[in-house]
Amino acid sequence: AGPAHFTFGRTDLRGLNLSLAELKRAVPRTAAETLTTAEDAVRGIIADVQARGFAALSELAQKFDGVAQDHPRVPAPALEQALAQLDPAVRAALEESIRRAKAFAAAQRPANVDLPIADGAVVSQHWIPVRRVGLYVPGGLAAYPSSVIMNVVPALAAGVGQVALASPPQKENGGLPDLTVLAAAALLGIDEVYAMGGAQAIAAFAYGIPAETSATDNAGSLEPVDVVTGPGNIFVATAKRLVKGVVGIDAEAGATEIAVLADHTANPVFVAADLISQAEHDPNAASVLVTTSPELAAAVERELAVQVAATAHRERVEAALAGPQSGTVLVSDVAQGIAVCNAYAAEHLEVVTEDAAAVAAQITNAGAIFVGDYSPVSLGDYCAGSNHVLPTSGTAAFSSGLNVTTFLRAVQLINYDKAALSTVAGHVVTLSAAEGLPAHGDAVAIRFR
Ligand code: HSO
Ligand code: ZN
Repeated sequence: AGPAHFTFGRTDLRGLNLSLAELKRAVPRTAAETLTTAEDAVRGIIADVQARGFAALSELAQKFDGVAQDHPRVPAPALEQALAQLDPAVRAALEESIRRAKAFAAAQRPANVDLPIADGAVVSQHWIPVRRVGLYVPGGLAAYPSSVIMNVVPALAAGVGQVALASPPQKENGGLPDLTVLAAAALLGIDEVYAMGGAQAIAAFAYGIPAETSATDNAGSLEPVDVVTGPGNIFVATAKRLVKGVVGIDAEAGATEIAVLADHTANPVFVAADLISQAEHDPNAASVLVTTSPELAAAVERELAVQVAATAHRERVEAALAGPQSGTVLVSDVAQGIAVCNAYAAEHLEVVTEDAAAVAAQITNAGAIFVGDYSPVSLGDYCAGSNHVLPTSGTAAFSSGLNVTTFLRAVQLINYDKAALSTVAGHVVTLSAAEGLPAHGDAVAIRFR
């Protein structure tokens, strides 16, 4: 382990009075050409899966995962076996994570509304779960049993009837997904699991696949789902964006991002460790420090060099930290720091300043906000009770992290009796005439003729 070979970039916004649009351009971001390249590749994959079904999945499993596969469905005994072989300490940790996730998900269920709005008139809003969901659990550079929990627990809490799970096939594992992923699925009682990854898995869930496209007899179809959720790399995130509208999605949960809003009171050792923790996911991961203190920035940079030199996935981490998407942003004061963080809309934002809770209360755009020195992002990744499937690349400005309502729809019910209708009939007739749509008014008036 030699000295670190990377530069953590710096942007100095001190003394500048930038508009929101200017701030958005000033903060570090993934280069636009990276996103366009992914989109071209993903369009091709989705079209191929739609046209050729299981035959396309099989070819893509060979190409991307190096696995020969006739049909992606994981047989039931493989799930049971994975659970039976699960390391007891890992099982205990998964169980604690499940317990907290379940408690928080149960508390999130929104209440139905039944409002008697006038005599004989009730309007209601009832939350109804979607019928069937496809949950994505990434593989690739790491295995993500924790993402099984983050996807499955809110879906079950919402009351979804059919839960299907996909995770990439692994060469080392005879073409099955990671064994801990399978064990986590079994632990949660999920038995419909597919060994498929990347954009092709998202396409398979969105469009479904007819049985006859498989070379294997009677291996079964893959029924299309109503909602696709889960984190993934840039290809998975892009695929979700492209199938949105055919199915619902949670949010664009692509390459991970951490922003840390820190002042002079922050601990540079903790800050550096947290920036590295998320950089470990992906060379495209983003780690951004927003700080009022040039002294802290320098201390974090020194600490990054020390910790990166000793970290397991050093190459990946160095690539992520050195990329244009990562670096320090120097700000004049906490107020400007808040403006920068709101413009950036990070997937994860840590607030480590004086009065951290009060500062966090002024953050309007972030997937999840981690308050104070002892709520690191890693806690949220595994065991806080909160969800780690969160909006990335600025989409936190308009979308939410995975939660129970991701799997629910709010359906409104209208129930008026004759007398209740008669009291507003005149207004309906008036408005329908004003809009030049008199048949609407007639449909009410005819009931009283
Ligand atoms: N930080 C990732 C989730 C994760 N981390 C899973 C470790 N395992 C995206 O929020
Ligand atoms: Zn993580």
